[in-house]
Amino acid sequence: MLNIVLFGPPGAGKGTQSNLLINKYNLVHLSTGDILRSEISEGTKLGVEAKSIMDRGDLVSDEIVIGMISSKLDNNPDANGFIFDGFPRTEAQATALDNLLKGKETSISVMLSLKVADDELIKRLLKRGKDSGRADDKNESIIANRINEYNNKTAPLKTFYSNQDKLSEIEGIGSVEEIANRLNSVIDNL
Ligand code: B4P
Repeated sequence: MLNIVLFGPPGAGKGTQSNLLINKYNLVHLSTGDILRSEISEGTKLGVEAKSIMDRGDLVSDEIVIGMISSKLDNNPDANGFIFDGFPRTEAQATALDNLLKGKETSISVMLSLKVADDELIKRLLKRGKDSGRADDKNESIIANRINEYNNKTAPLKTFYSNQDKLSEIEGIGSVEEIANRLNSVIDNL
C-alpha cells in the first residue's frame, strides 16, 4: 500500500496537490479539514462543536479527528492506499495513526512536507477567503493564529517522521504543476 502524509502549513497546497495525487496513484483522499467542513454544512453535533474552534483558527480535539480517521479507514478496506491531508497535526494524532495502520498491517510510506514562506501563505489564504468566503481565511489575525498553531503543535511532526526515516521536504513555491512534478518524482523513487 502507498500511504502518504501530505504535510505543510495552512495554505501550503496540501488540498490542491492531494487532488492531483489521488488520480495519478489511485489513492483515497482523507482530508480532516474537508470532513469537518462537511459535518458543519450538514449541521451535525460534531460540526456544531467544531465550527467555533475552526473559525478561530484553533485545532479541533485529537479525540474527534482520530475518531473520524479511524472510521474512514474502516470504511475503505480495499483501498490501494491513502493520502492523509491535514492529518496528523499533533504528536498524539501521529501516534494514533501509526497504531491504526499497524492494526491493518500497513504503515506510512512517506511524509511529503511542503515548504512555503509565511508571506506567501498569507497571500494565498486571503485570496481564497475572498473567493470562497471561508471564515478562517478572511482575516489576517485568524491566519496568524493558524500559522502559530502549526509552528507550535504540528511542525514538530517533521522530527517524528524523520526519526522513522520517512521525511521528504519539497519546495512548495512555483506553479501547481511544477510542485506536482516534484512530489511525483519523490513517490516514484520510493
Ligand atoms: P485544512 O482544511 O486542512 O486547511 P488548510 O491547511 O488551510 O488548507 P490547505 O493547506 O489544504 O489549502 P491549500 O494549501 O491546498 O484545515 C482547516 C482547519 O480545520 C484547521 O485550522 C483546524 O481548525 C481544523 N483541522 C483540520 N484538520 C485537523 C486536525 N488533524 N487536527 C485538528 N484540527 C484540524 O490551498 C490554499 C490556497 O492556496 C488555495 O486557494 C489554492 O488555490 C492556493 N494554492 C495552492 N497551491 C498554490 C500554488 N502553487 N501557487 C499559488 N497558490 C496556490
